[in-house]
Amino acid sequence: MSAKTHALRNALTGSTITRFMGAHSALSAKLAEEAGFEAVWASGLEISAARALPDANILSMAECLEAAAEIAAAVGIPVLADCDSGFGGVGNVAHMVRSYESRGLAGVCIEDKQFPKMNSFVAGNQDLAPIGDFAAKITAAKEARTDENFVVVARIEAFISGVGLDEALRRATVYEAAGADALLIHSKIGSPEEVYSFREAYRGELPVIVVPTTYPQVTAEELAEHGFGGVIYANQGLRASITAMRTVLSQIGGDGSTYGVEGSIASLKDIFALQNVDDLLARQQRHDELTATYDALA
Ligand code: SPV
Ligand code: MG
Repeated sequence: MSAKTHALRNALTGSTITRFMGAHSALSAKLAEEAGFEAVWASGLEISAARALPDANILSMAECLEAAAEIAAAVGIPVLADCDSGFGGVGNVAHMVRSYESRGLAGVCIEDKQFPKMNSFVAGNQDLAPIGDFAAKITAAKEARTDENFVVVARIEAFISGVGLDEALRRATVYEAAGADALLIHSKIGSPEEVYSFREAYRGELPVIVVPTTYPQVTAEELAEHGFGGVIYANQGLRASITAMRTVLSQIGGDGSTYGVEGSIASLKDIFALQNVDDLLARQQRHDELTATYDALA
């Protein structure tokens, strides 16, 4: 059992809503932790976008794993990894769970779409996987873990694919029976109406997570009042960095110097703190002291 899997499970089953901040790198995850979020979402969209690639299973599982493991290693809060539709068949899912668990992730989320998946907001194939096939993958994921607290989230894309509430509820019941630890209900409309209708009609026991990308007006408090167990701010950090970099880079180009942006960008001191440079310096100082001690013994 690891402290982080335990922390994620406790957070999701606790009485307050768990706020996940999306990350694409170790550095962005540290900023999420610094800002006080309870957990990190290793976002497939962010990790792909940081490599200027579509969020459509273009990256291999190994590439996604490496990015997620770097994120997990950088923070003390638990990280839930976005694992798309599980990277293939049931063998891929079992290998995925063993790999993500052994690299320090606190849980994985898999969505009930076909491989290769397409980001939920892209017009393109959003067809669902057959219900039994996906539920069997959830069971395979649970059977592959060695830490009983490792979290397996089943993500329902019924609203995204346009098949509606009844299908979402049918899937929720089966995924719960298959052993899912939590559900994620996704929606791409401009209000929380769909996810509220799901939360009200769902009679099961699992915590339900939402991703309010297209209904940003909703607060964490309102979601908690409606009975949700988690909220994922999936991509705002990456979007902020794109806007900030565009603004600063174009100003430098226009000004012909970096003077005008100096006051508005992170200092080198700030970067060194995020890199834990002080730890390195302390280690080097200890090395110098030990070297002198051992040299004296020689
Ligand atoms: C992600 O962040 O990659 C997600 C959420 O899966 S979404 O982009 O809304 O599909
Ligand atoms: Mg994703």
